Amino acid sequence: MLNHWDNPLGTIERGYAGSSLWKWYELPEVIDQRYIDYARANASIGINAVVLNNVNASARFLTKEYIVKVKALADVFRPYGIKVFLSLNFAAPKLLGGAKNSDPMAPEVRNWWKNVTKDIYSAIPDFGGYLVKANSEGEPGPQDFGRTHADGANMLAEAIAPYKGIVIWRAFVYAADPKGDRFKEAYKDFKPLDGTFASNVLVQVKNGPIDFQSREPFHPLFGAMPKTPLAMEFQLTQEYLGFSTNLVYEAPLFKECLESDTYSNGKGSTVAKIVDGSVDNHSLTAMAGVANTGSDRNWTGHLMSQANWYAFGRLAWNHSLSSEQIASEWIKMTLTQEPKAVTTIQDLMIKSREIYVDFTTPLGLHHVMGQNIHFGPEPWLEKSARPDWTAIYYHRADSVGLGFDRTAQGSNALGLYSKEVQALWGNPETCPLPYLLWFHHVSWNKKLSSGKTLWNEFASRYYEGVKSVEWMQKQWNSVQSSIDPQIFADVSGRLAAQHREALNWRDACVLYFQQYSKQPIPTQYQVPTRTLDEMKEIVRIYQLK
Ligand code: GCV
Repeated sequence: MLNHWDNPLGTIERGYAGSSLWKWYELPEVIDQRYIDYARANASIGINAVVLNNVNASARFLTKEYIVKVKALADVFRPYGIKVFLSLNFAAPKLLGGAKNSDPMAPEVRNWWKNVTKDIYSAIPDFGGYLVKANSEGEPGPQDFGRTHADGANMLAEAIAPYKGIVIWRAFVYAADPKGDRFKEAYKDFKPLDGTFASNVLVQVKNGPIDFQSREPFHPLFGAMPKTPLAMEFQLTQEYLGFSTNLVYEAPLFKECLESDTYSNGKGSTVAKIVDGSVDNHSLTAMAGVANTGSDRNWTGHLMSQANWYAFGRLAWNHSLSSEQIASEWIKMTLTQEPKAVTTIQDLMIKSREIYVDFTTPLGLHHVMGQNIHFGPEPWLEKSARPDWTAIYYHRADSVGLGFDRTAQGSNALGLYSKEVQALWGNPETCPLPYLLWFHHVSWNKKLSSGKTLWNEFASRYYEGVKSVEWMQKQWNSVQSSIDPQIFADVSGRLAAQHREALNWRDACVLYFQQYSKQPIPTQYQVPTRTLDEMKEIVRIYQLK
């Protein structure tokens, strides 16, 4: 399923490919040809469900005026095997229905939802169901009335069950606790509710515990709620992956998560097998991708990001496909069939995610991006509306070292995983380098398995990451004769922008963290010509309204 974070006025939250495809003011009378093209593209890769609106939801989609608009889209999508879903605003009974409040245990509220659900199904008999973001980032929810997430989900499940609809309840919740660890918040709320959700409820969990970072360990809820079907939520839109100027092929990221072993039911209980229901015998299963489509002529802004939409659909139905195979299928259908060019582009795509990690957040560093817009580096961010929206909360740099200690001596987030996973990540000597700073506070002089000290390895990654972008540019230039000239030029331009952004990340991060390591840039690299203050100014300007 695709989850669109599209708003009623045509903007898209975290959208980088133009505005929303849905023209709400023209619907239901005007049917844009792109609705049909969009449905065909989805159907071609097996995407059979679409949530039309943002999880930060406007209540207006539940009004009679909007239900006819949603119906018009459902009618377009039906021949392509696609069901339509809506994101709900949990406070709708009060906002629209004049109820005193939206307490899920109040009979008046329960009736309100039953009536709205009836209205929807009389217009759209095969309507899919509801997606809900509740008590998260300021959205209303059952906890506003002392109820649990299960109370909220089950109330909606009861309203929609007669029509065989489903409720998808998101687990993206995190209480603001300056002394706590955001990593653990969703687990704390949801794990105790396992076994209490109605049978037509899925709990949708983001791939990682924080928020779609360029690399995250798999979310500890996978494997921890055997009695509840868990849906996967991946993000196709590149909120933390350089928007639509960076070429980041996401299949390796998706597969890294899907193939992680939770050991919840013995070896081989991979995240993929939790999500496909085979480990815990669930027949209701789902995988959601936050859409990267918009009104741009090429759908996704960066043409190469189409591959992420494609890869998501392919992996949703067959997680054993390789990233290489998916890339090659997509390249041949989209760019060229010339064999040398296909392998060159495939190689570039396969390496692109690791390159992005290297010049932004190497070795397991996370959440050091620009505030609010989530673009560019801002590792110096110390104050925000919440402590867990800053960068220092996550990187914990000091004169000793770098990284978030999540072992038993620290927040013990590691304790949420099975003992096999704890053994994999729990020892700083053996923890794989990509996850090191996710779980350990490592001293600057510590010698890593690469043979370099933490500081030297860390700084080198930024420099090598930038060089790798130059390599990507070179590789792309080498396929020019096999690519449509307009596409070639567009991707070349975006790679040049990516290079400029990679230099910003490099200079900002090495200069900022050098204040703590107090060590020189490794001698083989040139010291940045810009100062830390200059980098701070560049990032500040990005964020001016
Ligand atoms: C839709 C992140 C994003 C928000 C998004 C939220 C979510 O925090 O920055 O824009 O809101 O995730 O997934 O609900």
